Amino acid sequence: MSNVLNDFLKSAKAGFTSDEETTVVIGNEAADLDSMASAVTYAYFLKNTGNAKNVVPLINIPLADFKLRTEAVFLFKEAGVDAGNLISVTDIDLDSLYSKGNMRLVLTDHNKIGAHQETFKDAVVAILDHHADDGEYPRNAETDIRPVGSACTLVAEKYLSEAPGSIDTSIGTLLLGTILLDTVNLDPDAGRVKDEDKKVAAALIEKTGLDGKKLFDTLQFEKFNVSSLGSYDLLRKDYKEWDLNGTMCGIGSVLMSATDWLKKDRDVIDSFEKFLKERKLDVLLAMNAFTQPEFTRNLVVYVPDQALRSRLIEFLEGAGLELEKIDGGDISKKEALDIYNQKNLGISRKKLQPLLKEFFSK
Ligand SMILES: [Mn+2]
Repeated sequence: MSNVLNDFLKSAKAGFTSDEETTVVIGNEAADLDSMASAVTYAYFLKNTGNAKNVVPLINIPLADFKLRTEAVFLFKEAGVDAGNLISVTDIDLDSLYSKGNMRLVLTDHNKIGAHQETFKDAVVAILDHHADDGEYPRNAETDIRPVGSACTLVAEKYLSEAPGSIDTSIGTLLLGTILLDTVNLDPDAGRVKDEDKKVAAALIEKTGLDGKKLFDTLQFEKFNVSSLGSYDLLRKDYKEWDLNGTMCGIGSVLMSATDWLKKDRDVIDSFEKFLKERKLDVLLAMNAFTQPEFTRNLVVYVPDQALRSRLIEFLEGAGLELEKIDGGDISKKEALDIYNQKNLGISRKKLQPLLKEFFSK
């Protein structure tokens, strides 16, 4: 299927040279759907309206991490964009572009430049964003910073006023899907939606004939649908780690039941082992949270060091989590693994971390 965004992305990547002035459009370092969709659609807008000759939209994470954003995987596919065509910050020599004085930087979905791009700060020429204004950009930068529900709303406004004819199903799907997800389907009770979001969503629906409700429901489902991910990716999708008084502790948040996970992957321990070694952890936990049909929490504890494991298990079992042991079933090398049903649903990662910190400080 021919798709203007695929063609645009392919030629932007192939044609990039640091010897020519290039407008780089980049979303924030969390690289959520809004950041990625706004960067790609706004870059195409700039190219399409002749506002810039060379334009490259960048995804602010390595492309290998794109698959972890399952809602983005779905929406780009739905929009007919081949994920392989997306361009990551790691694909382009930004240092060279900057040092040759050829970088014009456009930020979408953030207005304070990311830590990894800090050195390019004075190259910022424009900003489209909906976060609180940090005011940390060159004074002559052109900014549109308004507290709407989604950065894609600001991009959609540009299209609707200056290039309404170029809103096809592909661009419409990316913009509308992102706005709906960010505003919880324009629901006033969610406290995110502004009049601007409603207005552009209605205009996008009218132009493209898309079914907003269906698009939102599917996106919402895909956001929590981790069935495509292997154990290693499940662990790193939503992961945090801490040095707790010399004990390195990592906790992955996993949106799937521990039982289903172990059923799906009999060699789950291999992934735990790899993850632990790569990050030089002593303790690896997974906090599983899922709705089936009631909201449920599981806790998975993986500690290869036997003495440390006994101490930690003793602490966790008495820490008010109301843990109930689950049998891991028939998986290989499970000695270092303990699995629990966590009946105290109020203890999230945010609450467990200080408890662990206190334990390890003793
Ligand atoms: Mn955003």
